[in-house]
Amino acid sequence: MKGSPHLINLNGEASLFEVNIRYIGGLLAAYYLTGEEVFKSKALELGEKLLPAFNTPTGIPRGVINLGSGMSWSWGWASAGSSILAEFGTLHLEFLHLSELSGNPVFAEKVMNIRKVLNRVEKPQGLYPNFLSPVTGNWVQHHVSIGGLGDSFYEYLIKSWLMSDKKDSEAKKMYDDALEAIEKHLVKKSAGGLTYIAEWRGGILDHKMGHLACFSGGMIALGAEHAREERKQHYVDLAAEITNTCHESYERSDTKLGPEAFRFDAGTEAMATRLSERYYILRPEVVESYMYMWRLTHDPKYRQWGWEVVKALEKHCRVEAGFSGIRDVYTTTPTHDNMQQSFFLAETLKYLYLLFCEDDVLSLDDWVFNTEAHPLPINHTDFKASVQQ
Ligand code: DMJ
Repeated sequence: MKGSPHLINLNGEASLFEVNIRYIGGLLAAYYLTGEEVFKSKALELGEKLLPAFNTPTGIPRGVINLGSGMSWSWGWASAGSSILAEFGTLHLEFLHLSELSGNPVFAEKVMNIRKVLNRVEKPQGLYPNFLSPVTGNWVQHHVSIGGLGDSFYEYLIKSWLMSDKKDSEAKKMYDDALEAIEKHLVKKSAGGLTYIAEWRGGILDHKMGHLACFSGGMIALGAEHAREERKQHYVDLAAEITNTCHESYERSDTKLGPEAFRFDAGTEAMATRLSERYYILRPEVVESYMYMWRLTHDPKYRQWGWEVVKALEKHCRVEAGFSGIRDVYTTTPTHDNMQQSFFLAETLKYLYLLFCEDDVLSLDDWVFNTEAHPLPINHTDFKASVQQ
């Protein structure tokens, strides 16, 4: 919050999703880790400011909100005034904590209603498209992706179940069903034997994986332990294969950092084919999956792969004042984009740190990471009691 002390009084536009995952998630984690009341009260204050975005005919929130006036609207680029799956589907963890900490059920009610709308709407082949109308509650476009626009919706299903101490069976069922549909329709193997998750446009596959989609190795690893006995090993293998493919996207570049998107077509495997997809903006998803795979398997290759990333970041991204994204991963002399995204500290470096420390540091038995890697406690009854003392 340093540098923007008046954030909630600003009259500008704010992304509901980003305010939630970066600020509310960060404040909640700071509260749980320190016990300092100020973090709790600021998280709640900010949460209240987001509530007007839910005043739509369906209760599906709009993506952009003016924190001063409470007016909200949809992103100009989102088709036909729609809301984005990865945005309205990535509020659950934080909002449940807001209700628990405040004793005010309104936050939990908002996200439970989102789930109700999603359960009601018909899903093509069991898949969740990325664009939903907040007015009608119907899909606006049939684009499905486990990368950008869809990604953290799936992540929050399995994490909601884990955070509830495995009581929220509805979330687990939604996760299991969604993953089954994804596997059936989107998971493919390249000629060279690399497993990847394609995108789906009204039934037509786009054989492309975004860097963002690389979080899915970690997510599937996290869920694997809790899958039906006969499916466990299958999901461990799937998670390992996807993580390996994402590693290949790093390995096949000159910088040993991965591109924004890579493709599997016309003889290309795990490499960007378009100039506009060759950049790396310090994103965390690949090291995030290394961290989960390490904790699941303790295979030393994940630490080796993580160390390769550390070296590449030092070599190509370190600048005088910090770290910068690069414009092209396929040159040994990349130019910098002069930007250190906040998720570099919140996620990329945190996941690298966790990859190299003991499993009991922020143990996955006690914490879930929100999608910006801010740790939130699992709702163990005894743990809750100790926090409240
Ligand atoms: C992060 O802000 C979050 O992880 C979000 O869910 C999508 N990815 C970015 C970083 O790449």
